[in-house]
Amino acid sequence: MNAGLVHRWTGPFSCAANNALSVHRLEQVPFLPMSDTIDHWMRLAARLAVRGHGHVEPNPMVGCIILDRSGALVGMGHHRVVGGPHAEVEALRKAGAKARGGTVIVTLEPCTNHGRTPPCVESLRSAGILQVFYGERDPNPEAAGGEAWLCGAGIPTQQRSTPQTRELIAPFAKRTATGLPWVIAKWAQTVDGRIATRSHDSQWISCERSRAMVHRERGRVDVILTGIGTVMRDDPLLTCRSGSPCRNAVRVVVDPELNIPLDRKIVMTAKTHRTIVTTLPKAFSEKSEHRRALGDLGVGCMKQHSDFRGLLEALRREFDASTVLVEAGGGLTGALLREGLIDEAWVFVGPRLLGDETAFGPARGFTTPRIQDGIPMRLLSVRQRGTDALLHYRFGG
Ligand code: AOF
Ligand code: ZN
Repeated sequence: MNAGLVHRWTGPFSCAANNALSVHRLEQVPFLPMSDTIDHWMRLAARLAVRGHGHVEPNPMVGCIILDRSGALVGMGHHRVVGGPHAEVEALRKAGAKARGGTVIVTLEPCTNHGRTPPCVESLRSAGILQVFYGERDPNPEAAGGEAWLCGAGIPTQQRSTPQTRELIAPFAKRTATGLPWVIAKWAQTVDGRIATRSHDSQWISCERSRAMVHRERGRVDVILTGIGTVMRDDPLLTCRSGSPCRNAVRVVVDPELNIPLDRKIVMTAKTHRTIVTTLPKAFSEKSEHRRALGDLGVGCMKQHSDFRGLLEALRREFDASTVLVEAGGGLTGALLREGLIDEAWVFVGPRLLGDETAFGPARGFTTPRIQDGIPMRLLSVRQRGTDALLHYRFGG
């Protein structure tokens, strides 16, 4: 575990404490890891953080590593559940007395405030930590300022942002800045980019392993958003049927004319899985009887907002939604994309080719004469799942 560690200065710590660092103080600093060594531990901390996905929201996912005086790994931890101990505290618990004189590598700037838990900066100081490397600044103004606090306490602290830590903080940073939930679009497509045949057949493009992953993910989000077209054609349940859900997702159907029939699976299971239909004000008042019948089956109705941003704001407000998973056809996905509301896409590519230009694509409603007019996306990862390729993309940022 010690390989690659050398006692070498990696450039000045950014904080004032460094300027004031006396020779005596420098001798106390356990070791000065090489820059790629910090990145290595930061990558591990980021991998730990992801274990909190679905459990910690609306908090950020955070992972933490503690190295002892000689640079050996003595503690690992991640933020496990909202309201529970922060990553640093988990890692300190694992490290015990070995943390004294050690180094912390954590994906987020340690917090300074008493929230649901005490400030991590104080826990780090009392444990005798001598230096801290953190990935991203805390976008939450109430908890921010950890670097200045630690430096003020004589603990050299340096930011080491990496692509992984930037990805980790993106949903929390967006929620903090805009109040909007993080939106993930998921679709399964053929190799030639079709999500259904011309006669709307789509079962199944992706393999069983991919579908099991989608089921698990449904249990980690707050809202699953779909359109009336998908409900009419596929009659999906949109429930988590693999693994145990850690969140109770609300199923939301965009149905402007309030046409949803009472015999759809999503309607018939509304008493056990919360379900909401959003509809135009006109249909909302004119179809009050249908609304009542839906209500008797447990389906709530919400007046449709003038734009999808309004809908997302309402989902945040009404259901405290941090994460929304869009499982819809090209119409709804296209409309959300036009408003710039989708943050992330998971594209499952199944090993089939239709070769039919009238088959349906994942998003429509755009006029894009040139490739450069297409919406730019950033490829985050490519993985194989069973017989499929899973492509993970980010929009914007
Ligand atoms: C850290 N380490 O592992 C996390 C941090 O309500 P609380 O007490 O859990 O505080 C939540 C805030 O703390 C959250 O909004 C974010 O600013 C920060 N999260 N900070 O030092 C962690 N999860
Ligand atoms: Zn904290």
